[in-house]
Order: sequence, then structure tokens, then C-alpha cells
Amino acid sequence: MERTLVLVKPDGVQRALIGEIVSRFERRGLRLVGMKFMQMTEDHAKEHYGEHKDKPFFGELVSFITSGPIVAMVWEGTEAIKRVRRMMGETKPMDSLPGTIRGDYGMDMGRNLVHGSDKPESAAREIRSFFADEELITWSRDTEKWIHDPFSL
Ligand code: DAT
Ligand code: MG
Repeated sequence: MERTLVLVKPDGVQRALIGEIVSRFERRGLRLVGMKFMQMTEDHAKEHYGEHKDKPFFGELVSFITSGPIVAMVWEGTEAIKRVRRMMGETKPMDSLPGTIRGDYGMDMGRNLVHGSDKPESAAREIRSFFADEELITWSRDTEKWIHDPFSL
């Protein structure tokens, strides 16, 4: 089991796509373990996007992600990090296939609607930076046997 951080960015909230985005992960069979509606501070945004601090678009990125409320979520499942990234599409909506979130709803890179952790180390760090332990709920789902095949790898 893996956990990954997903954000519906300010454009997704403004465009009333929260439900659409959440329902894709929910229907896929990923399991929600944490969720909050919040606004990021500038310090939090700079830390979250720290890997991009020397890029020319860093200022824009920080000002965009703090420009309005977002939804932060943690989703759990086997290979959750990769599954979520594939469902999001490519960083550039133009390169994203239809059927992905960015491919269905996105136009520009600076308005690509969602964030998803890109690897286990980022997921662990990002989840810690958005959620306290007690905000993450471990629960069992009655439909599990209809979602997972115990014999599949
Ligand atoms: P991703 O969000 O797919 O993980 P990333 O981590 O490389 O992509 O970049 C973080 C965000 O920064 C991305 O969602 C959109 C923005 N971004 C990335 N590259 C950019 C560029 N060359 N110009 C403008 N914005 C960019
Ligand atoms: Mg990234």
C-alpha cells in the first residue's frame, strides 16, 4: 500500500472541478485517507515547490498556488503514486491524453488543475507537510474484495 498527496489547485476549485476530480480517484478504487479545504501560505508554497526554487517560473508558481483555496487530499492504494500521476496526465495539458484530468480539462501548464506526488520520498514529505498524523484515517472498506484480486500482483 502506498499513500500520495493530491491537490486540487486554485484553478480546479474556481472552475468547480473538485467533485469531478475527487470522484475519478474514488471510482478508480483508491481510498481517501485525508482531505481538507485550505489556503496555502507563501512559506508553505515555497517549501512545497522547493525543488523548483531556481526555475524562472518559481515566482508565478508560488503566487498561483496561494491565489485561492485548494483541496489537499491523501489517497491510498497499491502503487497509488504512479496511478494518480497517470490519471493526472502530463505536466503540460497539451501533451496529456484525453481521459486524464489535465487532458480533459486543462489548457496551459500554469493552469493544470492538480498536483500529485511524483515519488515515494516526495509523497512522504508532502503528506507530512499538509496533514497531522491524526488527520489521516486508517479505515476498512467493505467493497475491498470487489476492487482487489487477492491473487494478482
Ligand atoms: P508536475 O505538476 O507535473 O509534477 P513539476 O513538478 O515539474 O510538474 O512542476 C510543478 C508545476 O510547475 C507544474 O504543475 C506547472 C509548473 N511548471 C512546471 N514547468 C513549468 C514551466 N516550464 N513553465 C511554467 N510553469 C511550469
Ligand atoms: Mg511535481
